[in-house]
Amino acid sequence: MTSVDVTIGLGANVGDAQATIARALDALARTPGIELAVASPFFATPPWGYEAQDWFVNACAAGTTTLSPRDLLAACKKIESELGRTETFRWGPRVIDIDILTYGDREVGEPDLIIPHKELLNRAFALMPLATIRPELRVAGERVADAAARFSDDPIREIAPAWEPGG
Ligand code: PH2
Ligand code: MG
Ligand code: MG
Repeated sequence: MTSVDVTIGLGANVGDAQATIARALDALARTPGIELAVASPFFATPPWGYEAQDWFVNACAAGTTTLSPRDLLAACKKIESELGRTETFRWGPRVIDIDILTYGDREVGEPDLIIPHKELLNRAFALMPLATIRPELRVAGERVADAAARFSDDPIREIAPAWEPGG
């Protein structure tokens, strides 16, 4: 089976966000067909899109998968629901959000699954963590490190060291 490089973004701002993201990373790492290689530090990030809510904690992970994009999405959704995610509203508060950012060079454009993540190049909360682990990755032709550098004035700050596999 071919294994494909993937990057995944995680965010949370309800409950113990940092602990929930760590549990989500544990669950991803335990999922058959997903191999996590590295995760970014945890970042505190101002809420984007709907401002009257708590700051988020965001992190990213990179690894490989033998799952199809669709099956990887299903695995992410399953972990979200196991960790207690319930529907809120667009850009609203959430216990955990697990998004596929990139899947090799594949482009997917389906109503419920767009890869690379549609807004990745415009979201400091995803780019800054991603740039710590995959600075040379190109998204729509642009290096992640270059894209992240456009947000150097953003008030995002690192708050905790990276999750580690088995740690
Ligand atoms: N996720 C959103 C909307 N806004 N803001 C931050 N800081 N971090 C997020 O992960 C986030 C957001 C929708 O998925
Ligand atoms: Mg999201
Ligand atoms: Mg999502």
